[in-house]
Amino acid sequence: MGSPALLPTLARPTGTEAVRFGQRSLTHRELSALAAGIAGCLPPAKRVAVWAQPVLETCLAVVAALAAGVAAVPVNPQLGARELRHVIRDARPELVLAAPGTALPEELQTVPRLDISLRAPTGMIPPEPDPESPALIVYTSGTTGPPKGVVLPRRALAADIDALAAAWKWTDRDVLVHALPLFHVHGLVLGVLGPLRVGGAVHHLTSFSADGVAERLAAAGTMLFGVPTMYHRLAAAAEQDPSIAAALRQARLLVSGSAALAPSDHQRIAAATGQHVIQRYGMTESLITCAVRCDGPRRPDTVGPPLDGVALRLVDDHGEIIDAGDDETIGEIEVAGPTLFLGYLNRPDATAEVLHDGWLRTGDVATRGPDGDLRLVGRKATDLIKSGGYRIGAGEIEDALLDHPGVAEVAVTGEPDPDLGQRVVAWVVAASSPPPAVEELTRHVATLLAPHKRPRTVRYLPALPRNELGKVRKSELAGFTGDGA
Ligand code: MCA
Ligand code: AMP
Repeated sequence: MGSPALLPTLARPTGTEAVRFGQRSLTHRELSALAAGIAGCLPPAKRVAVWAQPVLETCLAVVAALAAGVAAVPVNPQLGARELRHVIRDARPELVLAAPGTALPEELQTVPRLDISLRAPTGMIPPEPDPESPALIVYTSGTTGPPKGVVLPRRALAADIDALAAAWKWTDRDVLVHALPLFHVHGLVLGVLGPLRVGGAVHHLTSFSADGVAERLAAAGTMLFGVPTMYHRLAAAAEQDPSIAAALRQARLLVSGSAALAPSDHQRIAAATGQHVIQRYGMTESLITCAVRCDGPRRPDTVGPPLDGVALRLVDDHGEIIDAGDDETIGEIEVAGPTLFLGYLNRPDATAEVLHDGWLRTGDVATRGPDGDLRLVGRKATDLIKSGGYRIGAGEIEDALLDHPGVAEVAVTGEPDPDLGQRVVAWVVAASSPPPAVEELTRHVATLLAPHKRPRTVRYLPALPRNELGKVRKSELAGFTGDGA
């Protein structure tokens, strides 16, 4: 049974290190006093935006908002103008919290700003807010339209971290190393709030590099969290450099998530280091729901059994529950339990599409073995792309490209990529001759959306394959090569 407080270390802080970014760090005691001081300065607000750069101040801002019982909206500082405008208009934050001296873009100029300083006055932690109250609103893509704000209650964060701690024997002696962005669940909830709830420490690398990971693991780390792209790069580095292999070898746990880890990368890391990376599975809306347990078999092809407290079932295309457990019958994963979100902000329609009778339709397709372990097979919607662990909606990129005068028609797909898992590919019917330069189109997308949504490849076609209703047959596109880069 976990603590009723989301971050119990705030009320009973110790003098041990809590958070480290490069050379700068805070102990639990310093973090608690500073967060309490900032929480005391926050005006009564429903939501605050946090300019989520990979810096110590971002952690402090989120912890202060949580201490005050105000929902934090972590904002990717690299968002393009259109996406940022959407997030601000949708979430309507009353304040934006940012590190001192950070220049904020025009879209945020109308939102009052509070600088989060490590020299802030200290204070006392306010009483614990209602566990059902929103803690975070995390924006994530759907197949069409702009990203939706996933409203996560305090109860879900606490339940998920506790279940992961049980699965991985995660304790206050662990030092978690990672380089994940702080505006998604993986980096923020697991990567920062996890160590703070459990009572250990997080060492954040600010940006990912294999050398940086190895240096931190060798210095202090016991666990590493990363996306498969990071493990793909670590596999190559460990094969080349014995010191990187040695650093990975001595970690207690290497955990991969957010997308499928290629079995070949699992094997390469195992061969170079003797360590078997374990996988866990989840989504923003449900948090993490399955994980290979640290004392279970560390196989490459499974995301493990459901976490304690998570109800999980597979359903067929008619919504009938599959109870085969034969490792062969595939079905869509549905999950229920305390880790679920409250709904999409301002989108009861979209919430109703995925939530029914307390169950979340994940859109992920899997089999389940007799041992209860899940094996992911794919996604129902091909219009959701996972690239570098980022969830990207094809529709959003298509809308952005259609706004370019040189584009008459477009379809966006995800193609297999050994490094990124999937690569964003745009199939374009040009409106002009010659067609716009590929760099021009990628730049255009990056001014409107986040940089990872830029197409990596653009292929020009005279026409898109369509069915009799005019819908693009995306499955046929894979067979074309098109012109372009
Ligand atoms: C990228 N670049 C481009 C293009 N795309 N340049 C031109 N045209 C393009 N189309 C540039 C980049 O800006 C970068 O430039 C350089 O190319 C290399 O980019 P990339 O290959 O993407 O590598 P990277 O920048 O090193 O990033 C890889 C990464 C990153 C570190 C693995 O993708 C990442 O942090 N992923 C984590 C995603 C994540 O946390 N997802 C969690 C959500 P330059 O070097 O100049 O910048 S999922 C979740 O939360 C759930 C609950 C779950 O299950 O976990
Ligand atoms: P997001 O909402 O960005 O958190 O993305 C959630 C999606 O990431 C899930 O619906 C899955 O498709 C995918 N995902 C997360 N973890 C894994 C994993 N271990 N293996 C395969 N796919 C994963």
